[in-house]
Amino acid sequence: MWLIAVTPAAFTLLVLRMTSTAQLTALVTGASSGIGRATVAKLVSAGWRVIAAARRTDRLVELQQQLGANLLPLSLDVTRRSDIDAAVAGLDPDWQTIDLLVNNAGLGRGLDKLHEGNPSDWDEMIDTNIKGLLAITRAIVPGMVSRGRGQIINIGSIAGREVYPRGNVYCATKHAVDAITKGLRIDLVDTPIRVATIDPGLVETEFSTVRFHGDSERARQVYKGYTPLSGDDIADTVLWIVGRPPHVQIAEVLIFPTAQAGSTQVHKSADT
Ligand code: NDP
Ligand code: 8X3
Repeated sequence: MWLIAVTPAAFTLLVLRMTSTAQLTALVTGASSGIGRATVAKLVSAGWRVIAAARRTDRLVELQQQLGANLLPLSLDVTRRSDIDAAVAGLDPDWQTIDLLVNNAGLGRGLDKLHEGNPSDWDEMIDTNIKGLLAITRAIVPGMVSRGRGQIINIGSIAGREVYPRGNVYCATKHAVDAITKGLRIDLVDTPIRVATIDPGLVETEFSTVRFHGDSERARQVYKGYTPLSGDDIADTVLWIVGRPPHVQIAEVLIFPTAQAGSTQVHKSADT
């Protein structure tokens, strides 16, 4: 009798391979840091070929040196719509058949009352989190539709379900992501393509440093006093979603650290 040991990551790939003979390729935006970077690493170690997109290409090249030729760095600013179309068209045809799109690039800028906020922060959030996600989706999903297979995972947020003090515009962008995810799922319901959102609570990444314009001490305080989620926790969720059988569409995953119960309910203790 033969006994074969299969790791969860290899099993995921096996399930996907059983549903398709094509080589599996993912595109992950915001791959230079945090959730995106962790997702790229987990997908590559599960056997995927991954196009890792972000503006800080030096970080992507470094990641490629660690992970090997199954990672293709792609210099991409999601706010530049014409660059997106050119970048996708410029991919080697072998890399153009994208099976998984992880719309992760995004940011919060500032934490101010609306009437005291900085309109250029608003522009950056709206251009990246909403218009950038739309532009990438518009560029990639038609190929999935014509091939009759694919999975889109949008990284939303608890901020797309609840509005918290001073979160105004960031929360509005994540509420928009929620609506876009639901709308896309409706638009693709007559295809085999699956659409999911992962809505995390507090994940320790560079998010807060970016939000506070580089104030890393203020950012550190956000994750102090409890154990936050990590990029790996969200990457594991991505792998779990893509590993479901083709008739199972995970629509939404809301994921918190154990010490969090909502946007404004975080249990902090002095000794963590
Ligand atoms: P990080 O700041 O660590 O990573 C953000 C990533 O987005 C970076 O790789 C950055 O790359 C990329 N990015 C930002 N702007 C652009 C742009 N214009 N074009 C291309 N890439 C861009 O934060 P997270 O990993 O935490 O954030 C990832 C996603 O998760 C975001 O959508 C965020 O809103 C969401 N999220 C985060 C939570 C958290 O607590 N951290 C909780 C819930 C959701 P580069 O600068 O190199 O271009
Ligand atoms: C990022 C998490 O709660 O800081 O989406 O908005 S939060």
